[in-house]
Amino acid sequence: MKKYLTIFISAILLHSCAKAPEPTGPIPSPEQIAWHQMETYAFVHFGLNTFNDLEWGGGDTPASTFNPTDLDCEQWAATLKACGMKGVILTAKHHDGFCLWPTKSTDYNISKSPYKNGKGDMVRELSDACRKYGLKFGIYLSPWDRNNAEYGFPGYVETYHQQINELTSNYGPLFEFWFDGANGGTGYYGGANERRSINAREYYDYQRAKDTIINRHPDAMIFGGPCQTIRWVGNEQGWVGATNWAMLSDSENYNQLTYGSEDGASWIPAEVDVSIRPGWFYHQREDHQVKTLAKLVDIYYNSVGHNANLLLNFPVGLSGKIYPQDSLRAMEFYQTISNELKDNLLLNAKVSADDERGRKFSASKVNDGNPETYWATNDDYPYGSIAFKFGEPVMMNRVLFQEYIALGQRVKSFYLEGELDGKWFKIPTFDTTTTIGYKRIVRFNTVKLDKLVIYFEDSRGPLCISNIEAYCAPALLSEPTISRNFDNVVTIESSDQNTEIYYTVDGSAPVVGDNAKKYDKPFIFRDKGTIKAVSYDALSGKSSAVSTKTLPLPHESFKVISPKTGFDKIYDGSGFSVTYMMMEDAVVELEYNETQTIAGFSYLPSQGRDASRHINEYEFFVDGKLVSKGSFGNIKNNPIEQVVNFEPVVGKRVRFVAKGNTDNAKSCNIAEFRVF
Ligand code: FUL
Repeated sequence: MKKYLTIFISAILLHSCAKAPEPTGPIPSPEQIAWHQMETYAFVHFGLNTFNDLEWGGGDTPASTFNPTDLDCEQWAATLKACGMKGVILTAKHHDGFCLWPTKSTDYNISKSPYKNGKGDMVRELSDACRKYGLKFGIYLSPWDRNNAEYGFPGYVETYHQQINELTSNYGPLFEFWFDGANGGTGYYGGANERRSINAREYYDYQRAKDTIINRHPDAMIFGGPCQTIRWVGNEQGWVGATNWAMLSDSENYNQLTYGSEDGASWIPAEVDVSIRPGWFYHQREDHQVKTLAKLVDIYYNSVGHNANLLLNFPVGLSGKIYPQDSLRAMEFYQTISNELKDNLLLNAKVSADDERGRKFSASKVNDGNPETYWATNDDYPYGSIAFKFGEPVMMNRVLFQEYIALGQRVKSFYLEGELDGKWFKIPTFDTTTTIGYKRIVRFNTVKLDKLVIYFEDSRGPLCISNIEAYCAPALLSEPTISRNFDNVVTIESSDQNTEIYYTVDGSAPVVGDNAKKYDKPFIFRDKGTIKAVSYDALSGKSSAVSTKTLPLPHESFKVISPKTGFDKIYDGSGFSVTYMMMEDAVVELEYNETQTIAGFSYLPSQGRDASRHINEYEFFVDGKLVSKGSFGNIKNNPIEQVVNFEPVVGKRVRFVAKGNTDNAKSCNIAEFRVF
C-alpha cells in the first residue's frame, strides 16, 4: 500500500513539475512585454503647423507665429488619463524643424516665439503634467528638418544628435522615441528652397541615436528607422492585419509591416498610429470630422484586438487645449470599450482541455486571472482544444485570447464552436482567426450556448495560452447612415454588425414591429421624399436614435444643362466624389420635366482631406429670375452642407452660379448639390 502511495505521490509531483515549454523564438525583451501591456496611448501633434493651418510646414514659417494663448498641458494629461490612455507622445519637432523646447541646437525654437515671452518649454510642461497624472511620456523627433541649412550634409546629423541628447537628458523617463519615416524632399533649408534627398538608413546614424536613448532610458521603445524595436503598420487608417505576427524579417516586403512575418528573426511588434480627425494637426475645417464612436470602436478591435498597440492622435487646437469634441468622443470610446469587455463570462465556467503538460500548465490557467500562468500542451502537441462549460446558457459575441508571449508567438490557426442543448455549431467570426500573440479579440454576432470549444489547429510549437475571456458586448446603437447613389440605389448601413436596420420611406418615424420595414439589402428609390431609419438590437429590444435623409427628385426628372460632364458625381450621395469646374463655367443648371415648387437648395463642398476651392459666393435663379444671392460665411473652416431656404417659387429651370471660392482660385469644387 505504502509503495503504491509513493508511486502515486511521485506521479503527481512529476506531473505538476512538468518542464515548461522551450521558447519558440524570437521572443520579446521584458521591456517589449511591458510596452505590449500599455495597449493604448496618445499622440499629440502641436507646433507651428497648428498656428499656420498646415500639416507639413516648409521650414520657413516664422517662429513668431507660435502663440498659444491658453496652453494647458495639465488639461491634456487629465483628459487623456480620463480616456484610458497610458502615455503621451509629443511632436517635440515636426518636419518643419521648429523645436518645442529651448534647444541650443537651432534658433528655430520656442524661445524665439511670443509664448511666455520666449521662456516656455512645452516638453517640460507636458512631461511634468504626465508625471503628475500618472502617464508615461514619449517623444517624436522628426529626422527630416525642412528648416535646417545643413540638412542633407554631415553638419545636420550632429545637430540632430544634439537634439536627441538634450531630449533624453532633461525630461525624465521616456517610454518611446518616435523616428518618423517621412524623409527628405523639398524644403526651405535655411533659404536654399530646394529638394534634398538622403539615404535614410545611413544618413542619421541611427545606431548612435539608439545607444543614446537606451543608455538613458533602458525601457524605451524605438519606433522607426533601422534600429527599431516596434514597427509602423504601413497605413495611417487605424488597422493592422487580423493575421499579425510580432516578428519581422529582414526582407523589404512592405506587406510584413501590416501582417508581420511568421519566420521573422526579430520581435518587432506593430503600433497602429491614427488621428482622431483626418489631419494630424488641428484645422478648424475638420471640426465636423472627428471620428465617430463606431469608427473608434472598430479601430480598437482592429489594433489592440489584432495584437498591436494603439497610438491615437489628438490635434491640440489653437488655444492650446484638446478640443472638447475630441475629448468627449475619446471618453465615450473608452467607456464603450470598458463596458463591452466588462463581465468575463468565462470566470466561472468549467474548463477542460484535450492535452496539457501537467498541473502547473493545466487548462484552468487560462481563466485564473494571472498573466504569468498559462495552459501548455505537450512538446509533440502543436494543436489542441479547450472547452468551457456553463451552468446556464449564455449569450456571447466576443472572445479574447492572449498567448504567453515571453515564450514567443505560436498560434497559426484556430476556430470556435458552440453547443446548445446538445447541438453543435461553428461560430462565424467577423475576420479570420489565425494568429493571437499578446492579444487577440474575436468578434461575432451574438450566439447562445452552453458550451464553448476553441480548436487550435496549428501552431509553431506547443500551445502556451495565458488567458481566454469571453463577453457579450451590448449592441452599439448608433444611427445608421442613409445614402442614395446616382442610380437611385439607397443603402442603409449600421456600424454594428450585430444590429438590424428598420426604415420608412414616407417620412414617418420608424417603429419596429409597426410601420418600419426591415432592411436586408439596398433598394431603388426613384422618388422625392424622406427616408428614416434606426438600428435595432433584437436582444435588448432597443433602437438607436432615428437618422433622416431627405432625397430630392431623381435625375430622371430633369435635364442637366450644366455641367456638361461630372454631374453624376454631384448627385451620387458622396461627399468624396467631386466635380471641379472653372469659375467662368461654374454653373449647375437643371430643367425639370414638369413645373416644380422650389423652396431652396443645398451645396456640399468636397469632404476630402485638405480640400480647397469651396464655393463661398453664389446666385440662384429660377426661370431666369434671381431668387437668392449670398455667401457661405464660414465654409473654409467648416465645410459642412450649406442649406439655403427661400420663399417657395414655381418654375421649371434652376440655375446655381458660383461667384467666388475660398481660395480665389480659377476653379471650384462641388461634391453634392440638391434642389428642394
Ligand atoms: C507621418 C508624418 O508625415 C505626419 O505628418 C505625422 O506626423 C504622422 C504621425 O507621421 O509620417
